[in-house]
Amino acid sequence: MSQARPAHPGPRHWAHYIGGRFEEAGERFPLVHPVDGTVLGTVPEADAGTVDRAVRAARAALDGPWGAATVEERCRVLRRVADGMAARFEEFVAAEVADTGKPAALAREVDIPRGIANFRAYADLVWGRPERSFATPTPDGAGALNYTVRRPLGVVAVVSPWNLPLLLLTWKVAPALAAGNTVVAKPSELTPSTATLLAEVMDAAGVPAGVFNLVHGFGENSAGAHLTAHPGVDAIAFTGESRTGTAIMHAAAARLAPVSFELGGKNPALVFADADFEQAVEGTVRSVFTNAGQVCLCTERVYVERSVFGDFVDALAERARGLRLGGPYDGATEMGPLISAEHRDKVLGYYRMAEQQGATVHAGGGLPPFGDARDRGFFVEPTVLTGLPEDARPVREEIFGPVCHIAPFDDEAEALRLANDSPYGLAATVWTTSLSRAHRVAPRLRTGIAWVNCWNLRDLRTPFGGVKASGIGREGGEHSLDFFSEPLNVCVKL
Ligand code: NAD
Ligand code: 6OD
Repeated sequence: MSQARPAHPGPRHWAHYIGGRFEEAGERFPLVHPVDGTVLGTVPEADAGTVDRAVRAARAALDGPWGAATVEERCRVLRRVADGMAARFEEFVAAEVADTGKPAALAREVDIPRGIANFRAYADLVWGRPERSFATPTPDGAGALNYTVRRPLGVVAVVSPWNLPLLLLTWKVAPALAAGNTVVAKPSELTPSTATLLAEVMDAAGVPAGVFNLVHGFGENSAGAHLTAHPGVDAIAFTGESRTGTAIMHAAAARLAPVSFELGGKNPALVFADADFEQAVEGTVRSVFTNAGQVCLCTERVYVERSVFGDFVDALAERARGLRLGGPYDGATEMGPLISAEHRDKVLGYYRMAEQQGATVHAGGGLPPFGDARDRGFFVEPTVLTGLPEDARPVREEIFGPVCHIAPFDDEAEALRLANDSPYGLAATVWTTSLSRAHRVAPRLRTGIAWVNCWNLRDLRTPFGGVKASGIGREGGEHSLDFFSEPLNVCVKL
């Protein structure tokens, strides 16, 4: 608690939150503002001992009032947390913007409202959840009653990424708490601020000590690895890169802990000639460039029916070239920087690789030629490519930047073959005005989510997740509550 207020509009200090107390144990690492590269402050890194104390605090809380709380009591707590976040809405916006550099309008419209909605939604969902029972015949004619109660798993580790920091953290923390678990959360080292504010809100909302714990730090050989390998963690909910999922699964395998994984994507969009052209172009602008392409659901592969291919490429490239890049509080900004210098270099590496492999660059392809203060930020140009073979690395691998490759197709079968030929399978988008085609194509997509004439239209009750390298399990509505609890069947002989 010793650190003076940093040059950051978010929390007064970055601290772990363990057993209801804020503490700053560990070496400190710098937090960098992606808009201009300035250091906003320093964050403590939890070592194995600190993580251990957090897990023990979470375990102890299961034996306290939280373990005995009724569903109604848990729902009241979740709603108080949502109210507390709403009361500090602008602080959450400022903190998210400082860490990510994303447009403030995006944080106001999506990240923070969704973070709050996650708590309200799971309070509603767990409250209205039906349990099944069966009247079972027995040889003596008296019968038996079978009923199922769902019990929490215990201590849940939540490990989350930097792209939608509060949204994705709360998407797991809220259902985990709703189901009666206790949580140790580890946000991305790049975006610790809204998680810290959330701990402050939890504290003020009277969440019992140890029910929600927060540790900061990196992944490999740091807080993330200590947490996911900890024998006291009963289940792991993780969102992030597919290869990190592999590492975490190895750690979980040793003790057979269940995992819920939301991983990477290389999402296709299929644009048929019968689509509403303007709607398809505008929808694809959103699906490729929102959050500078740093959403797991963003489109990176676009397949367009050959008769409209040229027009579509031209239209998308023109829109990409016109996107206004800038700081979060400039009302004209349509796209912000990437999260870090390292990520910018990775994305630029794919731009260069695409050119070397013979891609035609219709828009962007490099660093924006600003010549002003924005040069200090981690911006890259919105980029539209064509002409690469389907096995080229920029077409197969997740780039996670504001870029797409567009290729033509001749018929529905080819469109589906191209869309499904990927190691990933998170989300796909279909643009068509044919109702029959929409219903023919969507169920044949090898993804967890298929949008028709829309993108990222969310209903929190629906299953969310991916197939293949994009994830294991589903989140959303009852799917999250199923993961975060286990059924106990009670059989009563009458
Ligand atoms: P990342 O995998 O590098 O990191 C995610 C989190 O895991 C961070 O908190 C990090 O510190 C931690 N971590 C890293 N290595 C670890 C290890 N060995 N053990 C334990 N924890 C570890 O991912 P990122 O770069 O933060 O996020 C971008 C990635 O996340 C992209 O691949 C994107 O597609 C994916 N993502 C997927 C979804 C989805 O819902 N499917 C949503 C958002 C992001
Ligand atoms: O909207 C959601 O619930 C969700 N999980 C979004 C994930 C976005 C990935 O970056």
